[in-house]
Amino acid sequence: MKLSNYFLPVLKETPSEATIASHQLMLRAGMVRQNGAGIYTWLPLGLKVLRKIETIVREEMNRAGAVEVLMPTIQPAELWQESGRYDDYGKEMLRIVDRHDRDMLYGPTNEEMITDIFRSFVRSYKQLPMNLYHIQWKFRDEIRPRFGVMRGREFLMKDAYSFDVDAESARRSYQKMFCAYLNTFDRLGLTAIPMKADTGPIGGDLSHEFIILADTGESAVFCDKTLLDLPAPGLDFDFDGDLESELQKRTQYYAATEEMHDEEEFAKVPTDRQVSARGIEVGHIFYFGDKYSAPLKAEIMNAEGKSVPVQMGSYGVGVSRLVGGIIEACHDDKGIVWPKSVAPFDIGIVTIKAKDEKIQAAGQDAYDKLSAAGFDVLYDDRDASPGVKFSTFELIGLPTVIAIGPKGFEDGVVEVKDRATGTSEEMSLEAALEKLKADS
Ligand code: P5A
Repeated sequence: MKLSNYFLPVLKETPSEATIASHQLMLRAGMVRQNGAGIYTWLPLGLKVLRKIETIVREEMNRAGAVEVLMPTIQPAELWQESGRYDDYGKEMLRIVDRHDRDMLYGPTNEEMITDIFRSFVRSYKQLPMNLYHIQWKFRDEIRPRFGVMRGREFLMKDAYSFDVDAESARRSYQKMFCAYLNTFDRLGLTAIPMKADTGPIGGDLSHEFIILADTGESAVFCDKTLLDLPAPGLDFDFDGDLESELQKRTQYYAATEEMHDEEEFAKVPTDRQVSARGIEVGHIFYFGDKYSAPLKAEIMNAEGKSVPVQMGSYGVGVSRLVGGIIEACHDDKGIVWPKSVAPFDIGIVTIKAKDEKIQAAGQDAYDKLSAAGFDVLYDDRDASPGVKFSTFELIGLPTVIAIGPKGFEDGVVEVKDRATGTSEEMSLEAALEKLKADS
């Protein structure tokens, strides 16, 4: 992509309505535009990051055996009346009346709808376990939408729902998701701490939040330092073959997450291992048994031929919240420092003395070669000062910037600058290409 053909409305000034770094940087980098309280347009750069996060979340769900569907954003009220949540959900639910005076709502979550789908098609334990998920916009009429996309009213969530014949098998499904979440956040370049949590309006008796550490986070974290090293199972992890041994390896940590959820229990942790801190909740998983399947009569035949309510869990990831969350965890005073896995472009190209025909040709040549090698490149071909060009790429956080100027051109070298370390090296374009391939 050439910047002259792109839409990157960066801002010089920090908008006064933004109080935390991620919100300020998302506005300054032209990633989003607020259209109303807690409602945003995703501009091209922001949308690219959102889609990359969505792809990683999707890949890890698929690897754990979950199957993708897409449910609508608008739901009929009847299902929620059946479960009893229509009244309980209160003012956070955006209620809509259609032209026939039918009560509808913009979905804040999909437990009822997926249970309805399940009961329409599945009758036997032989079809289980089953896990269905979608990645869809939700609406919650939050009393205080704030911090940009971090607490929006409209937001993108991945929500998965597991169905099992009994509690033991349901717990296994829960543990699979637990491992899939560790992998997902690891690939996103984040250290996410699982913490035993309250179930709130979703219900049930077992729940974990996944929290990333950030001073501006809204969640209090009481954490044993050892949990910060909770290893992800790894990409060669086979959910059907290795689950038991992988869980064994983490038993100590997993048990700790079950205990560590209030100040009293936290006080029992040796002081040198206490992390007291604030964090951002980027995921939340629940096991709630038959809370929805019983009232909605989603029953299956078990091995004994008895009809029983299916055992369910639900598993959420805040996909749009993660964009802000990753920035909170990965920025410096110059701007965003994207982990490579979610960066909107892999490489930026800057030309110095861009009007010079030789430099222009060298810029175009680098752009063609890097693109042909499979890199997603943003070429700043504008006639702007090098300072403006460099600071734009620093602000939007591209992992690598290649600078081409008259001096280097004479010597046959380009400057390769690494955003994360701030270091730069001179080398031929060919050498840069090999280095970037080796690092990717
Ligand atoms: C789990 C999946 C649920 O809704 N039902 C389906 C369960 N859980 S949750 O904790 O309420 O939400 C899941 C994740 O969504 C993100 N999130 C938000 N993101 C941005 N703005 C909001 N207002 C918002 N509310 C929730 C969080 O990451 C949360 O963990």
